[in-house]
Amino acid sequence: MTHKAQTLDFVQQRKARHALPSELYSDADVYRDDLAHLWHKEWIFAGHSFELEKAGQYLTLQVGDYPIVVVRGAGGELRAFHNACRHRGSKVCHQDSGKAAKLVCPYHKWTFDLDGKLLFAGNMGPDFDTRHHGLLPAHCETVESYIFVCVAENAPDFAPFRDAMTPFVAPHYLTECRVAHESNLIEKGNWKLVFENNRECYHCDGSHPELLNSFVENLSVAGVSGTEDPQLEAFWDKCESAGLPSRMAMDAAGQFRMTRIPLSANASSYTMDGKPALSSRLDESGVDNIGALLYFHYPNTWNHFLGDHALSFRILPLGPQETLVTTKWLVPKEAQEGIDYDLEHLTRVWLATNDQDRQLVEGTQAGVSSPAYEPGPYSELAENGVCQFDDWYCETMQRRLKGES
Ligand code: 3BY
Ligand code: FES
Ligand code: FE
Repeated sequence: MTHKAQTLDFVQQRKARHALPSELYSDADVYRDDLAHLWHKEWIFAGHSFELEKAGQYLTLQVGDYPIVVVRGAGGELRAFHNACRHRGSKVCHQDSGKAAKLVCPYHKWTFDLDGKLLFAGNMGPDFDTRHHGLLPAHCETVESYIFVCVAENAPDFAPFRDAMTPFVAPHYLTECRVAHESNLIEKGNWKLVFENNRECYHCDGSHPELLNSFVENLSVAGVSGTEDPQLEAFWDKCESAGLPSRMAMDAAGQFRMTRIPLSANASSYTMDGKPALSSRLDESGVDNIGALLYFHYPNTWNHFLGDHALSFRILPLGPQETLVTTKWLVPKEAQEGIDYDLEHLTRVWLATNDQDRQLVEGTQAGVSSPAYEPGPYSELAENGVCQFDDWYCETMQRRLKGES
């Protein structure tokens, strides 16, 4: 059996409303197929446009097999390139982020303009044509400060996501933010375990004392069952009449979802005391407690937008059992640390929560890798989100492995 046929077999072995078969979390060939059919095909969240404010500012990331650089051009455009020199392939930009007038390959100093054009290559002789050796472009789209890249030859249509996401996020003025803090965690677990863990709060009670100061599990988070919760309806009505779209919007294919949730009584931010970490506001709704707007986009980002700050999360697979989780705390540009906010107050809850989630993911990886593991059933009440993620993964993989789309 080819590994493609084998992966398809594992996907088809999945029992409805059960965790995935072991191989889908552990196997190296399945990981290759995840890269080939998802990570190398989908739009992947890279970073925020405000991190690349000036011409020449760049950030790099690894999308499966592809090193990518996103750079702000001289005319202000954001572009993504394959971060591989057209000479002998060296990575051109080695840092996670930086600023450069030109992109110079460190190996033999081939020099590329910010639009990817090869400007200079020493000792290549009179017949060498620089025009054929520019950096190769990758697809790049930006919506409400979120830069997405796609390494596929033909990228999926970005418009449906852009259209659905914009009205939810625009009122939070993310474009006026900056990164107050960034954390990078390497979790020894398959990327699907990382996302599954994010899609439920069944585990929160025992694991997240800090988060539970403000977060209450809400079934609308799952984005599966329709809710008839009058309190939630009232909260949505209040926010929507103040100009903040809030009712859950779920992509027909299940790849992305937006919804606003109330936080627990007396809490309006993810802090130890539940109080805002900043006195300024991102939104202009005038509603004093807008809870948290949540949005995810599979396979690699989930996000929380609060009244006073916002959090973005990006995951990138590093191997079959290893995932990089990058978290950014976003605050208004003009907010100054030590004056407008205390960094500890701002970051404590999610630094703790991320580390707790890392332990849960790593523990799960160890268990699902055991020959004795058998996929267990999902809770009808508390794990619809996880199930929704698995459904999206299995349906998408099944289609692609069968060559249907
Ligand atoms: O990000 C979410 O969707 C939330 C936060 C904690 C657990 N999860 C359901
Ligand atoms: Fe980049 Fe030689 S590999 S200049
Ligand atoms: Fe968690």
